[in-house]
Amino acid sequence: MSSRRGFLRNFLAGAGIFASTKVLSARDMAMSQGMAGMSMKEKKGSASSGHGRLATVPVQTPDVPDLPFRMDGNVKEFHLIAEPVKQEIVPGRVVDLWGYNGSAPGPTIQVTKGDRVRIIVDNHLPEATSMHWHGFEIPNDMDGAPGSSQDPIPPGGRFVYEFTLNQEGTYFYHSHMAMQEMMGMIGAFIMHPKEAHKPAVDKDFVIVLQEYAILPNINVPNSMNMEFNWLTFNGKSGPATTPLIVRHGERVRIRLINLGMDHHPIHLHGHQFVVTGTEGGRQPETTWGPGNTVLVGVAQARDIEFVANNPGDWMVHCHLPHHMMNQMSSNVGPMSRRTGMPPGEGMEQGMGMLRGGSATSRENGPSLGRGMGVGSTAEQAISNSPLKAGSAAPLQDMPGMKMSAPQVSKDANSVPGFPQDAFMEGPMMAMDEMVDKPENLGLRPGWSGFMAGMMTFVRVLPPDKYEEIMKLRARQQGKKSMSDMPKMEHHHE
Ligand SMILES: [Cu+2]
Repeated sequence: MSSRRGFLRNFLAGAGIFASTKVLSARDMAMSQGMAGMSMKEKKGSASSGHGRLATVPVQTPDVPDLPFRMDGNVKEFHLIAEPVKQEIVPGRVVDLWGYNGSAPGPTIQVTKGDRVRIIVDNHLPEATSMHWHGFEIPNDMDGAPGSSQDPIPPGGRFVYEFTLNQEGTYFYHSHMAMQEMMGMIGAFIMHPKEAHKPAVDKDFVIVLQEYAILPNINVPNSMNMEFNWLTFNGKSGPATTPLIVRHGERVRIRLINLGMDHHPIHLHGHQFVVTGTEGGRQPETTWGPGNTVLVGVAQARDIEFVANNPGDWMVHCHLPHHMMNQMSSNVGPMSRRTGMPPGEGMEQGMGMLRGGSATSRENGPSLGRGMGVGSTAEQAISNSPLKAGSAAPLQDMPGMKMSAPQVSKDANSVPGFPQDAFMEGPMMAMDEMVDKPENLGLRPGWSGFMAGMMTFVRVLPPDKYEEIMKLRARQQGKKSMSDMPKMEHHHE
């Protein structure tokens, strides 16, 4: 994320006010306010076993940084920059999004109920933007509704928001320009209660759900599209998402936030959970009923909580089948289903490349599955003759990928409907090495071939494995901060 580093350097160098002031991260905040910091909590084991006044734990937003703040008197001052972002959503797939401070979704803001907050918003986009505080009970002129509560922030412009927050729960900020929302412009805004809700959680995670329509060979999302081929948790698609690491027996909260065109039924394996909060804050315990799938509608947030009492690597994912895939497009599927070029067609057509017009044009849109309505209407050659990948042609390993042949029965080609997943997921797609990181340590070899789209793990680990990953992660983060990462850049723990 060199752009974020670049931003931070400019930020530090350019903004004199920050040079001499200690910039606090949410973690520092937690420490300074006597909240349960990690080290304390680690020793204690489970915060939920405590009694009396309970401290809250800071949230972790895997793959997304926290936004630091500085204190100006009794005001917590944050600085958000709306800007274009280059983001690698899976290895090798760098896309042009719009976000905040080098990240899409933007960095997570954490405050405590009762805080006076100032947020300086600079617009480094090539067009006007607005900044809306979703669900905040604040004065109307701070609401960020473009054209009604304020003028849009022009390119190069700045708007300073200031308000006191008397709410608690999972909130978010986003551009109120609809197309900009579909470019990535949202971030989590967590309002902690002064005292932890009971039962208190040991781990508190945030996952922001987003979706993009980005055709092959294009890096810019089509914000007008109604169908999406890249589905992300915190700006990453599986297997690049970072698993949530918890210790066996801990109580866990996951805060899910959705801003896109689709609703996402998020499913957790191996556990039942209760929904303890919505975008309206904490829900009364009388509403809590067990489930394992929660529908997170557009513009909604859902907090789920469970005790991680079942050891193992458990998938957590959107259950819409098309949201468990990467790079979906109707020109990839047909390629794997054909023996060769259909007679009379050239290379380009056979590969589904564009020869004229845009991806959504009348000729191209339907055959690419990118029409505004019914999707693919053009005829496609579906072959029942021997398939390339099933034949003797050896698969070539790509760097970091261990590609092995898909498992296909001898009579596969005589079965109507074949192939479905044989060439979309599985051994052919395994890239464990390319997504190697401490949080993935010890996962079953080849796991990455089956992770795509809105998908990650909750890893419920025994103490020794948990500690090993924490140590590795601390070492890696130590290395990062020793190099050119400014201290103020606060990643999730
Ligand atoms: Cu979904």
